Amino acid sequence: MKKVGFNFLLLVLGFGVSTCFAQNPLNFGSNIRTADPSAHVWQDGKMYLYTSHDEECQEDFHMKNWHTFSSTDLVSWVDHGPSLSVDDLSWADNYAWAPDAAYKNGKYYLVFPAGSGFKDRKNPERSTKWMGIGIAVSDSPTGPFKDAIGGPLWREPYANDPSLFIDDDGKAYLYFHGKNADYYVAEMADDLLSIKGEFRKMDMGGYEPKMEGPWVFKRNDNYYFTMPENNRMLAYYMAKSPKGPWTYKGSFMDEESNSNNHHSIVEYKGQWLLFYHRWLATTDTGCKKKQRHSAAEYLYFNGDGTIQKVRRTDKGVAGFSTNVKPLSEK
Ligand code: FUB
Repeated sequence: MKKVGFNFLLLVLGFGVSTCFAQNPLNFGSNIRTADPSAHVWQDGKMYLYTSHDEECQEDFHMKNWHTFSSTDLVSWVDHGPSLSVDDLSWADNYAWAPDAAYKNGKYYLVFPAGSGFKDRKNPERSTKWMGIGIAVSDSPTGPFKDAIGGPLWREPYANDPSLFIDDDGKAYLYFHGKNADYYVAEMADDLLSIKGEFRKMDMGGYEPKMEGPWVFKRNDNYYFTMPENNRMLAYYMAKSPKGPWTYKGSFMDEESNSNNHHSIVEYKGQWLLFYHRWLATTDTGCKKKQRHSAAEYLYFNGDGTIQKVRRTDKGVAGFSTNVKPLSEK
């Protein structure tokens, strides 16, 4: 009896310890399934995550809305609800895929891919799927966002996974993956509602793995173009200009169980962070397959600016507010 009681105590303690220290996946306070987290820190000093939203046990990425979450300690998150839905769009009814956000001219912008039609995986010639990039605007970082141009930026060619980067000089760049799954860049107009001139395929320095999820950031005088290489492992390039030419630097997070990944990188209170999604068993539902959940890890640089390899952990950024002091206290 005593032994049973002791084992029970150990179990309870173990559970307590693991819930105190495990912060991956991020706890959004419900069983919402999120993917493609795009992280930004705005003037109010909070961390905001703009994510796509998987339906429970989703099939083939039919997705309907985008959510915004905020936090100051990266442990407790507020779900601000759907900040935009394909139901709010006149030009798309599906594929609410990876969003990004920007702040400019006193307004918050949500840039997002959306589309219509169906992908026929068995008979691709019968596919009618189409996707384009939209822009929505709000006075608040949490939305609701309103479609700002009433249509996609363009209809042809196909464009997906937009990412906005605003440089120190205020110029804004839109990155996306498009025709032939190549990466493109366009400079945005000052109001972020159209592109200036043409978009162009980027010079990737001779090595061009394909697919989704570009994320650009700047650290010191280096620009980083990061992406899930062939949709799987996270890899990066560096350059001295936001349009490249880019030099490939290799992987900074390995692939996990042959599944897609999508990420963002941001500095918060002097600490660099990687947000990404994981495919995990979801034992709290009847869904028998792995589903996507947003997660976070600390990210570190070497002296020459290259990125250190990041491991997926259960602990994630637990203890962020005690481990990481605001810059003003350093
Ligand atoms: O979430 C839908 C799609 O899956 C994203 O747009 C891709 O980057 C991949 O994560």
